[in-house]
Amino acid sequence: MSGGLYSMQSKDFDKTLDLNKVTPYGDTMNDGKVQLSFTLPVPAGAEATEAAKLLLKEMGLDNPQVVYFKELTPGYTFFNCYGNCTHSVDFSSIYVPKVESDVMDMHETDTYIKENIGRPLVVIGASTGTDAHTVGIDAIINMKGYAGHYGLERYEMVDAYNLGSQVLNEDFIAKALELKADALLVSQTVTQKDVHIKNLVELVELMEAEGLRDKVILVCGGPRITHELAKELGYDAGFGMNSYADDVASYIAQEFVRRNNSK
Ligand code: B12
Repeated sequence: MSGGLYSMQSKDFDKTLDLNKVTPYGDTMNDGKVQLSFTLPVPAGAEATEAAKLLLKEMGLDNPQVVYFKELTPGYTFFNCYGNCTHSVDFSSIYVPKVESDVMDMHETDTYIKENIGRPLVVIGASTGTDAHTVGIDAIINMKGYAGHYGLERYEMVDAYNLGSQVLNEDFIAKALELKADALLVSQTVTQKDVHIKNLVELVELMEAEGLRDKVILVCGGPRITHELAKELGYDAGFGMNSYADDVASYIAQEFVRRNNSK
């Protein structure tokens, strides 16, 4: 939903909304109500509850309340809490770089590829490096798709190959050369110790060494990937949470046409 539409709807609903000073909404506009949960490494009891409330105050929450606590194991207490956030953000000044393309559904993308490219696009995906998470790349590629969005294997005009997880960058590149890939999709879920950064950068460096980088559309995705980060690392586009095959297929098809038109 665009910021403009959002602000119009909310302002019609409540005239006290100020997009320069947005704070959480609970029961009424601007009440700042938030819920959060955490664990403290202290024994359950009155002192633990007081410690949780003091911490909430330190976090900038007025009227701190512990609404539930439970001992997890001796010496550790879990809390559910409420409070009123005393901070706000200027929503109107926010700019987030995003992938620029018109999102089409599977049928529209197939038609677009038929009319503008005239042959199926070859797309290869993998969860690379040591990353064993497959659900994200499967959501994008598998025939059945994800959350009501068909995956790339179902597209008539996409030849999709899913190499699975823990694919070495060298093997990924070898497959790209063998299949003459038009686009490569890299999935990265684990970000501990910035392993995703090292792995994503290594792929770009190896592709450059092979003279392959400029010949394919290179896309990465994952729950902690942003388009901005992807661009910084030398990728053409990055997709984060709540992205679907529709988003990436539309982008690849339109980017392919853009590149070929500018040749
Ligand atoms: C399932 C799971 C596992 C399963 C994976 C099974 C499998 N076959 O995939 C198993 C049990 C094997 C596992 C292992 C580990 N896991 Co795990 N796992 C998860 C879990 C619970 C769900 C991930 C998932 O499937 N999400 C659902 C999919 C659909 O969402 P998604 O990946 O975000 O994908 C969407 C988008 O991001 C995007 N997308 C993703 N990839 C791509 C690619 C492209 C090209 C595009 C366009 C889009 C795109 O599209 C998708 C659809 O919208 C998460 C916690 C969580 N709730 O998220 C932890 C989590 C990811 N795991 C974590 C960890 C630490 C591990 C382990 C290291 C644990 C360990 N110490 O052994 C190991 C990793 C081992 C390894 N070598 O990688 C951490 C990662 C923390 C971090 N920031 O690095 C998490 C966040 C748990 C946590 N809170 O600590 N895990």
